[in-house]
Parts: sequence; C-alpha cells; structure tokens
Amino acid sequence: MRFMHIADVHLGAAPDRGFPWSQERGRELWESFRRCIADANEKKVDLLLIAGDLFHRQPQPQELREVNYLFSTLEKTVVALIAGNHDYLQPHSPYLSFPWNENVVTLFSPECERVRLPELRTEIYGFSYHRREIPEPRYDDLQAEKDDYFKILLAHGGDAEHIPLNRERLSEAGFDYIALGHIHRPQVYIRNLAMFAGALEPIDCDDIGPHGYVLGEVQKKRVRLSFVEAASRRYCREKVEITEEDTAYSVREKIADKIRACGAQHTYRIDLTGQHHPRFRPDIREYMKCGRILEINDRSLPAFHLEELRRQYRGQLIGDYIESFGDGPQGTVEQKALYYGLEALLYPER
Ligand SMILES: [Mn+2]
Repeated sequence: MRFMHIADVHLGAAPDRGFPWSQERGRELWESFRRCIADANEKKVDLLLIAGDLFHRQPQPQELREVNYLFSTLEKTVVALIAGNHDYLQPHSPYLSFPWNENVVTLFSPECERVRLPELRTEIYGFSYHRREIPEPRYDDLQAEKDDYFKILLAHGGDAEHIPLNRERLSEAGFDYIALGHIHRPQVYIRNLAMFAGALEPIDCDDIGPHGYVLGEVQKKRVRLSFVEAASRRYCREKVEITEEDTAYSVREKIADKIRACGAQHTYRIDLTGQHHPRFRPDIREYMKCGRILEINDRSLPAFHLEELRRQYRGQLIGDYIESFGDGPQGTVEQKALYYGLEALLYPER
C-alpha cells in the first residue's frame, strides 16, 4: 500500500497580501494541489490523506466542485479528509451536504471515527474541527484496535489552542502511521511513526525552507517514509553584507546577485549586514524591485574609524564624545548611541 499525505493546502488564501503577486500566488495554491493529484496518479498512490485545512476559510460550494472534480480524476486512489481549524465545520458548512465522489471518505464527525478500507487492509481514525479552537488534548486518549490492519490516525493540531499533542501518548496509541497537519513546516514528529507534512505550499514568510508532501510505502505493517518537495516557491531569509566601499548601486547589484544565486522564483526577506560608508544611505525602495522581496532590513552599521576620529578631534566635542565611551561602546544600545551621536556631530547638515 502506498499513501500520499498532504496538509494545510489553504485553498482560498492570497498570501503576501498587498504585494503585486498576491492574487497570482492564490492561484498557485490551487495549481500545486492539482499537480499533487496528478502525482498521486503517476505514482499509483492507493490512499491520499488530507490532514486538515484544505481550505483557508469556509469553502464555497463552487470550490468544492473543483476539488471534487480533481478527486474524480484519481484512477485508483481513495481520498481521506478531515476539516481543520481554518475550514472547521460550521453547522451549515457546504462540506457537510456536498455530494462527494465515491472515492472520497470524509471523517467529518466531532468524535473520533474509524473507517475500514478492506481492499487496502487499512483503517483510518480521525475527527474534524467543529469550532475554530480546541484547547483540549483530544488525541491523548485515542487507542487503535489490535488487529492486522494498517492503522492510520489523521490528525490536526499541535499548539495550545489547537489540540496540544503528547509524543509519548501518541507513540503508545497503537497506530502505524500518524498523518499530522497544522504546523506549516514539514517535520518528523515521531520517528517512523508521525510526520507533519507541512503546508503544501508555504503560506506566509515564516514558512521558510522546502514544502511538499509525504510519501509512505507500507509493507507488512512496516512503513517507509519520504518527503517530496512539491511547492513552486520557497520563502527565504538571506543576508547581504555591505562594506565601506559599497555604493547604492553596488548594493543593489549584490542583492540582485544573491537572488539570482538562490533562485529568482523564491520570495525573500533580506537583511543588510556589515559596515557601510558613514555617508552611505541604502535606497531600499529601489532594492525592492530586484525580485520578489517582502522586506529589506538595514542592519548595517556606519564604518567609523574611532581611533582616527579620536586623534583628529582630540580636545574638541567629537573627541570628548568618543572618549566618554571609555574603551568602546558596551552592547548594542551604547553602540547605537555612539554611532547616532557621531553622525549628528560629523554630518549636522543631514
Ligand atoms: Mn491549522
């Protein structure tokens, strides 16, 4: 038996709100989901597990028709689905009344259900969110039945407001695989047993690193897990170091080079570090045009040559000011005070 585990697709979201590519990014989430379904066919996956938050908010009936159409293109795959905290089941949720294709199994009860798939000798346990938050550790008391079926728990949560998880309890609950959703960075939660698939596509700038899905290969109740990168973009946080020689244009070139090297398709937050010429001013607005950039933080410091300045201005205000810091500034606050003060004294016209 081969399964694919995805989570947190967040269809209906438009990430990077306010940036020119935000709408297009919303379409990319759909496109990534469509590719995933095509992969499931190509890889002859028996079971597609969706561990909550397929939608970013309440799904519209038309959106469910699209999703269901994609499910209907699966040649031999059974789909198992729960609702998470974003797409939780309100009393009149279109999720509940939707006429799903026959290969779709929904675990939409607020209480744990068990679905048996005899042709796969597999059993799936799980339940859905019916409210936005569930602070109770609802997975702690689950126990799988003992028989020779492969037991899967489909679960969503892992923080204080969304079903806190307990590693020990989960590892002793008798499941053979635990398909987790909610935490957006893909990660192993319990070795060979529980994984967060992570968001299929990264949704906000904290979802750094690769994103995709988990593939599982089951043989005689033993599972081999692998992660497949499937997202079309990543969020990256990169440093660009400035030197005293740099000018506004050379810094722009450095940023453009960095983005070229790491991949122009990705979305960036850039930190400028190092030391700039005391009279240099970064042109952040211009630099933002170098790629898909969400934010540029200038953390560079002016390259003051303190010894030289102290000698040059001995007995004058500037010399006294430097000397008032003793052997040098202690900590970042003093350092900022020294640099701001020197800037004001040396370049009062600014
Ligand atoms: Mn969630």
